[in-house]
Amino acid sequence: MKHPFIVYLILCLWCWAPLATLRAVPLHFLVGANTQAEDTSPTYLIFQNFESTGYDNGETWTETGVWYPDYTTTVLLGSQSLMANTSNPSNYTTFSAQSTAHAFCMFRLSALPSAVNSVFGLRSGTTLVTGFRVNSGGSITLYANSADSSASSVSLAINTTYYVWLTHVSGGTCVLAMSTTTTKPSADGSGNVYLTRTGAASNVDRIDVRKGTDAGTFIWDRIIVDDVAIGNNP
Ligand SMILES: [Ca+2]
Ligand SMILES: [Ca+2]
Repeated sequence: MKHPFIVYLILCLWCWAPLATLRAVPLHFLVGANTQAEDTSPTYLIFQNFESTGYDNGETWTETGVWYPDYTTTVLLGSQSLMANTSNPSNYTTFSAQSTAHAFCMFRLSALPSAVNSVFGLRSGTTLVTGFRVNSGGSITLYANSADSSASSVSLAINTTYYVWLTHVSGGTCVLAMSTTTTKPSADGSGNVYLTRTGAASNVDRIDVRKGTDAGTFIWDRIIVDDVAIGNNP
């Protein structure tokens, strides 16, 4: 071979292109939802799938009240989810402070609350800064800058798995999107929720899940926090 290095280089480039394309596809879509291995990504601020005993990916979550991070009765993704069914439990983990933070979770409940529940929120310490809230009757609000948006026209249904995208921007446009599919909606309607509200001038450093005092089972899975936008099929 006259130029073995050039041949080697061409082979490397030829192999790398399809591998790079493959890397961009979420692993659970390659092997099928509910059976995926953990696609741990070093770029996420938080990536929690509740798959091993307790919490996975080496994350520390701080529980107040009764929590079940190894729940297997109704699993939203993989083999375990996080469940709460008692009065007023809360649970959080922390990350480095961000002026813009993008969060995602899967969420399901067995009974609608009788009062507002902050079920998934980005916080500064203990203070809720930007959050996904479920109201009496199942309508949704985006909590931001110390108040709720107007309520969604679409209401949560019980025993239905939802995909929730929540973005906090300090002093900018915060977004809450919710769907029964893994496609992030960009407008209200057709069963989807899309709400915006100007955010507080605040960083966030904590992701928090909680349940109010009503009876019912709340389930979460695949909780992600990132410093870049989270799109479809997270
Ligand atoms: Ca899981
Ligand atoms: Ca677990």
